[in-house]
Amino acid sequence: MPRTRPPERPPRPGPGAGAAAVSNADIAAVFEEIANLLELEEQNPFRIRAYRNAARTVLGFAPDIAALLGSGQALPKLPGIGEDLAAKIGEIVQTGSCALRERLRKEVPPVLVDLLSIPGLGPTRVRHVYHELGVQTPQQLYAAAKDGRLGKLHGFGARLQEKLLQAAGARLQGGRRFPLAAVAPAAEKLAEYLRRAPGVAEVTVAGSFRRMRDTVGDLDILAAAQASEELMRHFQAYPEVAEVLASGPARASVVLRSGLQVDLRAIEPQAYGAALVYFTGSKAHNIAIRKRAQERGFKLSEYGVFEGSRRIAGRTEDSVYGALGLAPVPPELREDRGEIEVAARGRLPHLVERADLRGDLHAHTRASDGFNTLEEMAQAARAAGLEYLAITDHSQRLKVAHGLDAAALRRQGAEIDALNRRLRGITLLKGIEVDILENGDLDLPDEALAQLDLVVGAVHSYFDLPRARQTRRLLRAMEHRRFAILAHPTGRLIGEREGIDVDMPAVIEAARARGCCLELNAQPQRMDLFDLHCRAASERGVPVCVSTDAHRTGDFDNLRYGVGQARRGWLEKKDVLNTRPLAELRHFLKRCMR
Ligand code: DGT
Ligand code: CA
Ligand code: CA
Repeated sequence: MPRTRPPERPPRPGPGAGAAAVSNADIAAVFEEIANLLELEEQNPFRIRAYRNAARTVLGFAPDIAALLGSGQALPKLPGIGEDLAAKIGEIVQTGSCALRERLRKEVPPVLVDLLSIPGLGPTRVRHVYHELGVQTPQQLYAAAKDGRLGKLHGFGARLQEKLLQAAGARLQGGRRFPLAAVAPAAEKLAEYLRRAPGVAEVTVAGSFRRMRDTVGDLDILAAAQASEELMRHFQAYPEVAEVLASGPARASVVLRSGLQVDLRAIEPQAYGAALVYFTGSKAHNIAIRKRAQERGFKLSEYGVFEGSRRIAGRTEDSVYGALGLAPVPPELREDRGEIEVAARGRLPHLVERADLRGDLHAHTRASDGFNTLEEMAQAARAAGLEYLAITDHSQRLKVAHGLDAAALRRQGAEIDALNRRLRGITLLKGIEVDILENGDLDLPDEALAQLDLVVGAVHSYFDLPRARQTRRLLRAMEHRRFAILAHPTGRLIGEREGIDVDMPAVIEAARARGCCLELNAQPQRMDLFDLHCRAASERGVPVCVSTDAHRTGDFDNLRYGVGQARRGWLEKKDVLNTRPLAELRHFLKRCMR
């Protein structure tokens, strides 16, 4: 991914709330937001650039800054971070925010900040459409794109107009969906905050969040507690709350500053399990189990399983499933895709877990577009509990990402050998994320690929080929004798780009015939392979690897979301390549890279 991509819309830590857990990414997000707000205000470009550079520096800095400052150490001298910015870092670590950001948030019209979140609109363009066309909302943007006014603006043009028409249309239609990983830290902080309210025994974030869907529309939070105004007041006082939509003693809905809606319900403890089942969903799963209840003469609702007027289950989820003659169904499977039948037969799959992963087979370093060194990435992978890490920087064709040519790859190989002699507890594998060219050729000569432990192939161009050509292109790439893993098979970017049009069953069949592996890329905006394709792959005996595509040390955290999606695809430990011990993995790679 190019270095210039702005970081994902990050969770915004609020003053006081969980301030202890401010990560480097949180600090960078504050700086990035300040830069955007300054740019909307047309402030001095040097000042804006200073904040953008600072955001990047902080992201690329391996040690955890909050921990460092917390232990009484001083922040080391970092490039581009002078006294003023260092003081702001201290302020953010202490309070979760900084006075400058809060002031700017008040100064800049919120509508412009909202426009900024439409893919394709940066601060400069937001200012442009605002000043020249009076555009303030996604509707107005859509209208201006539709009737051609947008394309006539200086620096816009027909292609951008088309892209913005789509982006604004998508926003208007489905509302906005948030990548799971982008909301998870904020959701967990809020749940933690609610657990501290008086009278609350238990808090669960249910809904699509709990089912680990790749994106969530809103958060559905349940608290085991008696209905009370006090609890709802505590909820509304959460510093990230931007707007209260509705409020009563048993439930309230708010919108957070990030734009995410959150519903909170207070549930009496005797019905907590039944409410968990109901609000975890999915709707399709709920309908199917309600039908099953009816067939047995019971009534199932969010309050429990009832025989006549007698509640026979409801306190726990297991009791609800048990009353219906079902083994407890893991949330990730609750989509009415056959899970009820297997739960009835007691044959639910033993889903893969994060702790089963022994390695990561896709990661970048500074050599291409990553932010950290080989050694920093290796240490971080080990700290994440991994035993091996494949270094797969980009290949030469990807100029924006400073791709490696054969000579650079050889030099990196020597560095990896030296590190492997020195490092304990982690083994680096030599790899490449090689570009799949338009015709299916790989972007490096065979001799270069032959030096490597594994070759990860990926599409980064020609996303628009017609299905038959796109499919032929992938199959040809996979035929290459050194090819091992197909990275992010569809290439979609959530909220930004549809995936390529490709015959996925044919790709899976080719992977089976060829003995290679498909990647489930756990980058928050990718989450690619999709759950149903994971399942199809495992049914054909094609291994899937859950990889982070890490560009910085913190990215190994994303493995848990990748595992979530793998579980949604019914994958067990045996189906996931990187659960294998290193020796077995090497054996697999040897066989496939003939
Ligand atoms: P989202 O928010 O779009 O990512 O998806 P969910 O699954 O979180 O859906 P949401 O927030 O609309 O509702 C939360 C859960 O409540 C949903 O998973 C199942 C349950 N639910 C909502 N509406 C209905 C309904 O009409 N019938 C039934 N049986 N359950 C429903
Ligand atoms: Ca929801
Ligand atoms: Ca909801």
